[in-house]
Amino acid sequence: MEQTFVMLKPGVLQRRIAGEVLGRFERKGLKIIALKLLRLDRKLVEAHYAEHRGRDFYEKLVEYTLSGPVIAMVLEGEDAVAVVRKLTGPTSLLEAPAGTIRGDYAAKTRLNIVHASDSPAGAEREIALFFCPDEFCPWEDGNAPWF
Ligand code: 3AN
Repeated sequence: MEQTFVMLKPGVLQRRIAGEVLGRFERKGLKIIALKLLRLDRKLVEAHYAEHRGRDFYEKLVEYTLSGPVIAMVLEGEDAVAVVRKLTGPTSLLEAPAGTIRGDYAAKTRLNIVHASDSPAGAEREIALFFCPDEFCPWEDGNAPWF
């Protein structure tokens, strides 16, 4: 089963919508196998957003990500990377349709509420950046074949 990394950015806790956003992933049937609330340090944020260093929005993006606690998680499911990106919606404010997390909750592209890995290789890199192996808690669905 594929795994992906998701981070609910500081605005999610500040707006008290963590349950709603997390609920979108759960309702779809994705399985939470690692989850934590944490305050990031600059080194981790810079490593996470390394590909954007030098872009005009980079410094503000880093500052925003450092502005409060985030919720980091690993979700598992069939084609989890692509499925989660469908649920989050596209990066750009103008392109994220209603019904997606960004379409429904984000009013600015830079503050677009949620990070989700964009490829299986990216997921592997980001999971290793945020989680140790002993922070995973795999579990069985029992008699729930619909997932
Ligand atoms: P995504 O988060 O959809 O994978 P990336 O990796 O291109 O998109 O961008 C990382 C983050 O940088 C976005 N979530 C958003 O907060 C911010 N960002 C990306 N592009 C822009 C932009 N043109 N203007 C402002 N912020 C941006």
